[in-house]
Amino acid sequence: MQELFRDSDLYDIVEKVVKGERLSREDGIRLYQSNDLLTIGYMADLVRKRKNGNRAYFIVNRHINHTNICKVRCKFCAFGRDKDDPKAYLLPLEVIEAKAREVVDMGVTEVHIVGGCHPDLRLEYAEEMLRRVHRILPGVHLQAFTAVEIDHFAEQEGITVEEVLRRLQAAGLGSLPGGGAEIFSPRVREKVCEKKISGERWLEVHATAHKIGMRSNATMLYGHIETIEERVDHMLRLREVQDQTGGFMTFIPLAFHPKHTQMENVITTRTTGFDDLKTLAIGRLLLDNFDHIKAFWIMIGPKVAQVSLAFGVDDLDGTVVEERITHDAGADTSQSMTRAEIVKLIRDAGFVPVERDTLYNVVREG
Ligand code: V47
Repeated sequence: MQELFRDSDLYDIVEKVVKGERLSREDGIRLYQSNDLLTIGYMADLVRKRKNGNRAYFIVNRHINHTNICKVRCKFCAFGRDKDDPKAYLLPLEVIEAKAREVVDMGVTEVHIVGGCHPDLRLEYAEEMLRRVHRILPGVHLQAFTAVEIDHFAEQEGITVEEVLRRLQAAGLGSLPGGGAEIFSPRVREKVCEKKISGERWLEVHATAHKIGMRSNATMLYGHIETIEERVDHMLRLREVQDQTGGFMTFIPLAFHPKHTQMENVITTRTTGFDDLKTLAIGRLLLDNFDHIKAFWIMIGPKVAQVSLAFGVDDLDGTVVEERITHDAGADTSQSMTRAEIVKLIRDAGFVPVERDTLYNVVREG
């Protein structure tokens, strides 16, 4: 089969992938420079099939964004607000409970909770929120708070990240979502999120979670001012930490949406389908020690997400129910998909749909 690619400029990389060899930084950059999407896709599909066979995962979940008040105010984010902004909100715990109750009969196995770095919200509110959601949905996995929020709680309480994580774990936290990673490059962070924790700190928070037995996800925000070298370096830093801890479950590239952000006059267009597929496939190829690559359909649309199943992706995330971060930045996808819709996307692409829980245990197959 690989002989079909003998004339491709990427043939030496095809050979490496077929042999199961780890790809280098140079290989990653060459993949990004190439427009030979089908060869890249062939390789990513080969790795995907080795790791996950014909299975494509999804989850029945709901997202809750408890507050948009945020002192970090990243330029790429249309969701975060100052406290005195008329659109600023902090959901009372009773409203969060009501959102949990809404999905009691939906069969959700995960609640995903992220918000902003609220300047005077205490760790106790977060603990109480987890306890209350857990009380309403006892068997459901709580994936909550990005590394940025965890670091914020540590700073506010004057305690270590490990202490914050242990307290939240005791209150019901199951795992950390992958948000807040953006692009690790200090050059980019200086320009788009100068008040955010560094990439190194983000990685340290995740490594600490892994040390105490908590799994986590990793993201990369692409399609703004980052270079392809910076994307590759971001993925390789994740690969290095994963070699040390093994705690990451999945890699999720997040496509930048510029509308209503402070960058909308600089970046006027969304990522293209070509770039989305290439980025997902290159993620699959470089991150050889990650079990899963997730396409967050909310950001790239269900159709590209479906096609990405043939480009290295093995997970389409979930039913979501309600999503603010991407929709505040102009997303035109729906905020929710039914289980049946996700199953159809997967079946029509020739894969076996597997409903998973957060930790990729099988809930229902076929
Ligand atoms: O941290 C913010 C990104 C993230 C924009 O772990 C933007 O399974 C695009 O991390 N355009 C939050 N992206 C979402 C997130 C996530 C989503 C789904 C699944 C998981 C998981 C994690 O969204 C933020 C930031 O990186 N973001 N603004 C924007 N304008």
